[in-house]
Amino acid sequence: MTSQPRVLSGMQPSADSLHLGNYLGALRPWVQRQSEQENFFFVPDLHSLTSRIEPGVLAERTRKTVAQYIAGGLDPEANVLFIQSHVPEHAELAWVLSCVTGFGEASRMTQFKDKTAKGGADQANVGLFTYPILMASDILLYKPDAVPVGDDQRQHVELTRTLAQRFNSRFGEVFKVPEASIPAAGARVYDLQNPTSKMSKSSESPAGRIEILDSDKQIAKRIKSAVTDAGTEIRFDREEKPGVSNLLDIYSSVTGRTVAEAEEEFAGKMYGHLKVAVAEAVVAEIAPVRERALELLADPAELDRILASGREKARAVAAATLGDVYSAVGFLRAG
Ligand code: AQP
Repeated sequence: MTSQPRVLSGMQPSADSLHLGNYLGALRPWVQRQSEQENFFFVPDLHSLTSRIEPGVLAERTRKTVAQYIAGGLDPEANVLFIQSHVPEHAELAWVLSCVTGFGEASRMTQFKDKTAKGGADQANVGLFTYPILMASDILLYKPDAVPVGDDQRQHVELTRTLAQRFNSRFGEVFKVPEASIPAAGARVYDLQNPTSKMSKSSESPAGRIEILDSDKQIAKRIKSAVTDAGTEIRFDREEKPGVSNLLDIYSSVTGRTVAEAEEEFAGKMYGHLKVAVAEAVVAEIAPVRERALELLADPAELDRILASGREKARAVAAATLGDVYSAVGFLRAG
């Protein structure tokens, strides 16, 4: 046992490649903090079924996501790295938790309302509705101290805390009540074509995304085609100049310079200069990650070995928690 805080994190395999927002906002901070924590990093593939996805595509995206975790710098020996569907306890605990969740309580999750705003709830599947309960199960199985999440997931972590407290008071202390930690350092990257929306795997057009597995040429092309703002001055102003501010932010995150230093560097220069510099800096950061990911993907046996070892470590923890849950609720245990 370690005395380091235990943390659980994951990214959905909802695209062929992670994007620069996933990298700067999540993967790189995970890598930077990995030695300070006891980490469970997983790929939540069960959650991906809430959208329609071709079976072969899902398996391929799951592999690619794991390869990018490792290529980005997560050490598969020092951390527990696994696929959610390899650990059946996630779905099993989700059932028990769904039986302690109020229907009204689940109905109040704003992300479900947002995601179904267009097509209406009748068009959505029940998995999308119960997704926060599966997420609670993902978290509670591992008894983490903290769950680093974006602001949009804060309500789901609140629900997780409520369910843990309710279960503990009804059936006895089984779960640790986790804290949501909103990572401070992670950058927020915006869509290059629509710089008031975040860069997203599922945005309709790929033109606004910088994908980790893209070629250098493609990355440079996307950055050079980024929308900029009226005027010519290169200055950080999220309201008036969202396009330029996004590029300055990316440049600052990737080079380690402050935004003020970047503004100074580009004072009196044209937008084109900024784009060339951002493209060079991003390519220098991303190209080695892509190359390593492609090497890993070319060696499926090694990836399978890593995943089998992660599965074993994850199951040891998850099965112990689920066993306690099953005993606490009164299931007759198999002899
Ligand atoms: N644009 C972004 N800037 C900074 N961080 C970001 N993250 C996502 N987009 C940005 C962080 O990456 C992780 C991904 O979590 P997820 O895969 O569960 O889903 P998400 O947050 O909804 O990310 P996407 O890329 O937009 O995916 P889809 O399109 O599938 O919903 C999180 O840590 C998130 O904060």
